[in-house]
Amino acid sequence: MSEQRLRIAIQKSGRLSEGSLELMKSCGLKISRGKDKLYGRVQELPIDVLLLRDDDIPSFVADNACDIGIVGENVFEEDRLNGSRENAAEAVMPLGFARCKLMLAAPKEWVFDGAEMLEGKRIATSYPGLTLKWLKAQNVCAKPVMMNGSVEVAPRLKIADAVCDIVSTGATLDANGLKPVATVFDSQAILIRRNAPFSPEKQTVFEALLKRINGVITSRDAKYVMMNAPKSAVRAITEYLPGAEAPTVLELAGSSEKVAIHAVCRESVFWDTLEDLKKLGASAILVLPIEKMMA
Ligand code: PRT
Ligand code: ZN
Repeated sequence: MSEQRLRIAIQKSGRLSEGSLELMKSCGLKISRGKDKLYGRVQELPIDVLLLRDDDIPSFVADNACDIGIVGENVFEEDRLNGSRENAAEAVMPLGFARCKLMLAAPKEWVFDGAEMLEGKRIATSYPGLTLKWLKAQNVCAKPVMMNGSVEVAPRLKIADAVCDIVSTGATLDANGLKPVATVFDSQAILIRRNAPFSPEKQTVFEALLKRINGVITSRDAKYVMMNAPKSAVRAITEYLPGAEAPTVLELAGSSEKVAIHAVCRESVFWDTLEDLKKLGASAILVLPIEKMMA
């Protein structure tokens, strides 16, 4: 691997892989993978890709084996709390996918009336650092029981009284007779970088990549909305449109009362939004996806 090329670590296979690859693709980067599938090379920019287990990503970035990485904020923060390399890597930006929560969950029969209930209890978790930090903030003394997987079975096996685990839909907790009782940490995929200056060549590539990522993220929910409306309704419609900047108002051929309104809406446009626009006098409403955006 060349010293001049920016090295990015992403998860090889798991819940972050698809989102990470999709983000790279949306940034116009195609990865050609090597035979061993652990290493990929981007053609369009001088970027090399390392495909790793998610748990290894923070240390690879901190230890200079990679320059940047995509990892769950939960894994990054846990590594920071446990690691000896404090602040060797830093979070750059949230990426808006792989959203989940680290939650305390207890057997369904518990009547949970506050964190004090956890005093002296054993809590099974893969995230002892984040769990202890939360317990401390609640002034509660409990004992994390470290488990690397299948945390949700611990109460049934009497290894622990409660659990602190990642929850997305809640189905796993439910299937194991547990219920979520408190949120310990809100997480999503984040971009991280080594907390030391890059070489000028790498810095240039990093900035170019950041610009593209920002463009992808801002255009993700954005829509281009077009409609016709009576001139008298332009103001009400403009004020209503979600997250729109000043819209373009155009003459309509052969009509002196109606105009066309075009706007970029930065927030989601739902069916309800269209129905409300109709009530305000809009007709022939079109909503188009936006592929790319750069300020
Ligand atoms: O092999 P490798 O070590 O790379 O992957 P991994 O198995 O350790 O991690 P992986 O791929 O499962 O998760 C990677 C990251 O995805 C996590 O660190 C989180 O940031 C994020 N993420 C998002 C999740 C979930 N959603 C999720 N639902 N991580 C784990 N889960 C698990 C959870 O542990 C539990 O077992 O899914 C189950 C709960 O799901 P629900 O939908 O039933 O609530
Ligand atoms: Zn892992």
